[in-house]
Amino acid sequence: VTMRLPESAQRLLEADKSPTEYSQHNAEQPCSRLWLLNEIKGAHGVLLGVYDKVDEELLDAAGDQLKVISTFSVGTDHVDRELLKQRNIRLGYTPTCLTDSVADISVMLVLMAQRRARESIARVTAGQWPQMPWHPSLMIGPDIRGSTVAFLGFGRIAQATLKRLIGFGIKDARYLTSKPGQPVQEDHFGLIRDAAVPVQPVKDLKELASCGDVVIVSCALTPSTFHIVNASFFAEMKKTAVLVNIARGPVVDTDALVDALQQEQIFGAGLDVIEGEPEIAKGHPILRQERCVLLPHIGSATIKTREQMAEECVKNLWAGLNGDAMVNEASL
Ligand code: 8YV
Repeated sequence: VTMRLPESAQRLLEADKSPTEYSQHNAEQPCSRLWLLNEIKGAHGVLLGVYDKVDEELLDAAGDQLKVISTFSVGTDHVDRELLKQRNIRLGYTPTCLTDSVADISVMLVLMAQRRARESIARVTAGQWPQMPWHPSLMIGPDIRGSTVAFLGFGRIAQATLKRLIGFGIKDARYLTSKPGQPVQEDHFGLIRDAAVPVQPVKDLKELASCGDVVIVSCALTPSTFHIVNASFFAEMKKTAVLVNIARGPVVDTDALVDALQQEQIFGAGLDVIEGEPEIAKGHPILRQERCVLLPHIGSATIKTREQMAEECVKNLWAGLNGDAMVNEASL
């Protein structure tokens, strides 16, 4: 277990401990690769998070007895799923309980990027009131009402974000999935069926980039989505548009985003995730962009959500070890 869990899940882990033995990384520091490579030796199951890469090296270190990986996440890009399939190892994950919390952060980032929160906060906290001498266009930003919201990826989190944004008076929503132009199969909240606003698929990336006043990156990171938001994407975006990424850093080419912000190709950005995290390059120009709100991957970080995720992870782990049905098992 590569992390200290919230109390309720920790109790679950300890209550069910016997006759299972486990080792748990408890330090304040992130769990090192070396610790994991050592501790996984001989383990039947492992509970880990998005910064713990599950690759051949790790599985080899574990040994043939390994039966289950339980990840503290909806995303599984840190896990080599093909390898798990080959080795008959089950994968538990937490796809549903964090939806609302991440959708909340998406909305927060949209509004912060549009309303220039970073610039405003920086000025006020530096003792510089930005609106003196006052005039009507000081610190203005684009409106959320009447906007077209474009989603790159349209799963649960994107749909929960749309549900919230409808309350802000948006005009319509467009989306692109791995099946361009086709309606999504899963209408998680009945939003598409009983649409309060039109919700339509687009035919390609170019159309998605150019139609959005708000573009929200909400897709999984896969080889085909790596740097899919790049210089050509930004060239298609509206000058008044904002880009929000609540998915995975490498979906967006950070250097291209810096250029787009500096050349005012887009209005602003809000990122909960960034390429290279958790070791983001100190001194990278993205850190200095006043129009880019940066958060340290806190989308799911609410008290209840993290408790639920942790409990689900422990349940998935036990189910995997006992050959029972998991709360949520990823198909491999
Ligand atoms: C992580 C996330 O769970 O669920 C995901 O895929 O990215 C986050 O919610 C969190 O960073 C802890 O691993």
